[in-house]
Amino acid sequence: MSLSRSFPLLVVISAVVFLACGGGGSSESPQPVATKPEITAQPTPKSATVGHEATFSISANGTPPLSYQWRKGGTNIPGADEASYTTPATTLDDNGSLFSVVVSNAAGDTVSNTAKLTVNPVAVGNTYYLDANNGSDTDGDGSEAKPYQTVAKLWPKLAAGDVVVMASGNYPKIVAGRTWDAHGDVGWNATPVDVFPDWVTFRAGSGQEPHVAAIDIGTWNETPAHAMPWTMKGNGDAYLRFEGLFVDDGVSIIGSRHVEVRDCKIQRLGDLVGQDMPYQKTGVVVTNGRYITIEGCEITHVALGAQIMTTDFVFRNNEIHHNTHDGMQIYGGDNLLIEGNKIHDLDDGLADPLPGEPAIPWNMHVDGIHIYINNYAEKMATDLNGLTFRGNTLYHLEAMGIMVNGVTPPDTNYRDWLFENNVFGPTGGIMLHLGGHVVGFVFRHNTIVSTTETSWTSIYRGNPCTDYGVAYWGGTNEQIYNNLFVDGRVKPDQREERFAYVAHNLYVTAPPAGNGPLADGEAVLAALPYASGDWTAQLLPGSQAIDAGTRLGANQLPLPNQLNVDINGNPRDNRPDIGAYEIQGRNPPAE
Ligand SMILES: [Ca+2]
Ligand SMILES: [Ca+2]
Repeated sequence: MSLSRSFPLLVVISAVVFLACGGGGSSESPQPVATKPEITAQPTPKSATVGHEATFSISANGTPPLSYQWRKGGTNIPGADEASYTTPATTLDDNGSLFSVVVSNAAGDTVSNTAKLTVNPVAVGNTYYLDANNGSDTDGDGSEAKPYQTVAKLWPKLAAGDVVVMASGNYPKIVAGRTWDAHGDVGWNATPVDVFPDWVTFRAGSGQEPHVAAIDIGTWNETPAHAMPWTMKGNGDAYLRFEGLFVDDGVSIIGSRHVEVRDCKIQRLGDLVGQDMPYQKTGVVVTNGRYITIEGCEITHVALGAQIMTTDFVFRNNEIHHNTHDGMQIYGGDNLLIEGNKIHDLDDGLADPLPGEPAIPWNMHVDGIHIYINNYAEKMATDLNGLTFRGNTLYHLEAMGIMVNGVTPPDTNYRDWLFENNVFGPTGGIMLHLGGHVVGFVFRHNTIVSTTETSWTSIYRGNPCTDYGVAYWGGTNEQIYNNLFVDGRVKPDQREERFAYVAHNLYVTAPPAGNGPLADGEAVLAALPYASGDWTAQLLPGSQAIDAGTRLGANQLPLPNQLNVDINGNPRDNRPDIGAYEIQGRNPPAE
């Protein structure tokens, strides 16, 4: 039966083929027959040293257009949709991973062979010793018994894998990643160079506190300054790691790939108030690089904590405090993870002038995080995509908690900003001032803390801390859910047009009239869900916030996956608690 039914179909196909080949006897053009992709060059195995990336590529024929989707272990890799794919910096966990690609067109899919990634451990190098006080560049040999005195003496001997152990003492500025320019300068306009092919680590000896005058890595590449194209994403590999150092006068990482600064204390020299220049003193500058990590550092006695405009950047578990300007300024980049940081007690000591009062030039609007959207005038960034701001704590700030400015017409170069598991304490300004158009802004599981504090004392003066607002000017595909809010102003007028998805937020005070009805799962709290006056705001057992969140929010729009841990990294259960914390040990049924 099946044969008799399929037979006429074969006849039809034969007729089409005949016409296509013979060309005569009919005035109708044959339908082009799409051919499935054929892979003409399969992906080949690759190997990389830990921390290096690897690139897989293929060639394929077939009726265009062809589309590509790379897979790792059979799982699609988001955004890996070209004929070649470059991994992030590899870790040993990636060793043995299998990569393949699905090539598709209108006729169907073709899956490539798998190619294995081998990740080799970092070369084991030599360990050298430096002692600024008791070492000797003439009599020493770099051993523990006979340390050198200076980095300069040791530098020509260093190779990939080496570790430099530094004793207490004062060391000159470490400069790397550039050669002398035509003017005999080693400034940022000098020629960039690779530094090491793999990691070289400078670290404090056990119980030691070596002071390094400053750390300056890399260069802008070409005169005039700022000429390095934003698309370049770093112009030299540094492979430099600094651990446990006291950096007296700031860290600059410009145009470099692979730099890590861990567990360092970072300051700037000199007074930080009273004139224009000091407020530009920045603890950490990272500009147009890639694979840069700043982790576990304390950044204090600076004006600006960190100025960031780079790609594939991690800023994790740092503390920025008691400074005279913004905690962080972010100008652009792709794939930025700002996680687990504490940013607090920032004030320049000068209130903003009231209308009619003269402005003092160095009076800053001191914010926790200031994000400059849309090509800040003197900078070269053109986008800010993939910003994850997670598990941070911000409090005691002169002005805004998070300030985003650059209100522009819709611009698709600012995408996928995810704010989750953060705790916002009292500030003197608006807690979140979102004055830019972002495509895909998700704000979930944040706790904005209602506090009994009415002021906080900076190193200069008392500051008010009475503002908990969220101000918003509109974007595309915003999701705001599972948050604990204080101030109903989170929902400005016409909120239904401004937020694509709003649900399961709890409010301390009711939204003002005109903001429309509460959305699904939203409520005004009957009682504070945390202890009044304790602004860390960990939930009290039995509070209204427990099990009141939704997991369905993550499915509303094509944005992120469900958040499965709380601010402490503890798992969320079937019914997530609202805010940054999850009470453990419960087993509620799913929604
Ligand atoms: Ca000020
Ligand atoms: Ca729960």
